[in-house]
Amino acid sequence: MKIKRICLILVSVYYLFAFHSFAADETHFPKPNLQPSWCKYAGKLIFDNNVPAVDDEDEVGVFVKDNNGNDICIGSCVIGKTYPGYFYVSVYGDDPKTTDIKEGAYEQENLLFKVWDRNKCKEYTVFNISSNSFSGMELPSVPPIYVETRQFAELNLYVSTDDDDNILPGDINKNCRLDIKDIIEILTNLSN
Ligand SMILES: [Ca+2]
Ligand SMILES: [Ca+2]
Repeated sequence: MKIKRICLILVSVYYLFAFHSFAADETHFPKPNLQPSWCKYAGKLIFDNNVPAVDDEDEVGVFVKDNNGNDICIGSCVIGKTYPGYFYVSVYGDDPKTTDIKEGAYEQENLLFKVWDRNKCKEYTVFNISSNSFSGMELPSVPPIYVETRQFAELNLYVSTDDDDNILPGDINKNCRLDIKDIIEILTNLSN
């Protein structure tokens, strides 16, 4: 009986935490700062030749180098948030008014696409890209570039996750962290 009571309390705590994480809308890639100019890319993300990315889990991030040579995230999205089975990402351009700061991509600059595989808790840089025409949108060039106000599709991203099975031991709820939710999940399973 004591274990059941403890589990009930822990489950309540779990829901509090779950609520908070939803409220924070946690994603792997940072949300970029909005800039006056943008372009948009849409396409599919495929793992290991034929495994489609998972909606509401896997992510796409778009990067360029800032003036110090560091990668800056200028676009990010979760797969399936706009169209099921597709990523749809707004990519931001540099603000020309701030000449000393590079906030986004320059016109025609190459864009670096990275992906987050939630299943393996791992980030991959995408080197294998293809394009495919998509009704009403512009066919992207490969490698993809920034062109202000254009809407590009399909840009299809292919990622090989290699044999590295990067599953975190004890991460029962697969949120890529060891946390109180894992302990609660173990206890809940034990009490069932
Ligand atoms: Ca600027
Ligand atoms: Ca966890």
